[in-house]
Amino acid sequence: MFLHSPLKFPKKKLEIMTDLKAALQEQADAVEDVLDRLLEEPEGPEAQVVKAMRYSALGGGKRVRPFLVVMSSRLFGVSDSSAQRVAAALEMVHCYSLIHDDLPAMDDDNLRRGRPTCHIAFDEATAILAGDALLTRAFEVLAHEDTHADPKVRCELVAELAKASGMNGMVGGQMIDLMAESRDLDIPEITRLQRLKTGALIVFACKAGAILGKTGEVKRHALRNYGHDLGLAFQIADDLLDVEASVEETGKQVGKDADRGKATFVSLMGVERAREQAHILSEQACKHLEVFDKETELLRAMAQYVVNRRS
Ligand code: GRG
Repeated sequence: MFLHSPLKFPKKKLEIMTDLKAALQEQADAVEDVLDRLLEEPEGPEAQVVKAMRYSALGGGKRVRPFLVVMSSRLFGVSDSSAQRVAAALEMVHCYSLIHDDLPAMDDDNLRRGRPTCHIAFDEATAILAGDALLTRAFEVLAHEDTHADPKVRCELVAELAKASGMNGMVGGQMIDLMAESRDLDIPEITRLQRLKTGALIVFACKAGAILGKTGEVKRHALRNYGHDLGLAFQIADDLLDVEASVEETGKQVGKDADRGKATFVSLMGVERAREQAHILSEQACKHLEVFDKETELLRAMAQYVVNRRS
């Protein structure tokens, strides 16, 4: 389930992938704990919205973005507790986007992470509110002094996550995607759409460590470029999963892009070329890490994981 084909990898690489699996699980557990604490149910009828937030944010997902935040932070000696608060905030934004994307007005999906989507488990109005409240709670967490002692760093985290999530990032990408339902996009247009819709949050995850660590431009830029290539590789892999994987593997409906006649990397390039492109981007992502003298093995392994994943 974790790797597409483990036998393809030589022994050393298999060991690294095993380390990655353990590290990914460790960070998934850690972010789960932080989210659990940050999404405390209040007394009173408003508890219903927090139940829906917890339903969507806890107990599922690969937690790739939180992992990237913590690993990029470790490059600069940032404490895990600080990084994990940023990771939890980012995961809140990611979960809000999934709740809203699944709504009838958008993708109209009834399965996410192997469970009924938020609006099916609750109702549409509650799902909209749960998404809104996850988005706003994320910025409340970033702005809190427990996230970083330096207010300038907290301000930068808030501004960068806002930019990555909003009209010039994920929301902008989602709008282009909705507009594309009436017109087929070409490869450069799809690349731009996906860089905004999926890539922007992944780039933020990779840059977060550099922001928390107050590092200089060269290393910050290297992490941004790593995230840029990783994000696109991640999206191409997602398109491949939509045609090749099962509902059991992905925990969500598959084949939806083809059913809707939607142009994707796979529909435009074909399966083999799309897979090749994903691998090229994954290798390119790793090259950007060469500026670090510190251990970047897990970030490199992540670049392989995103293109070989089955969920
Ligand atoms: C509603 C503002 C708004 C945006 C929605 C993220 C998004 C934009 C839509 C999700 C649709 C989708 C399948 C996008 C492709 C890539 C992607 C973000 C997949 C889901 O992320 P994973 O694979 O999910 O990291 P888990 O469940 O593992 O967290």
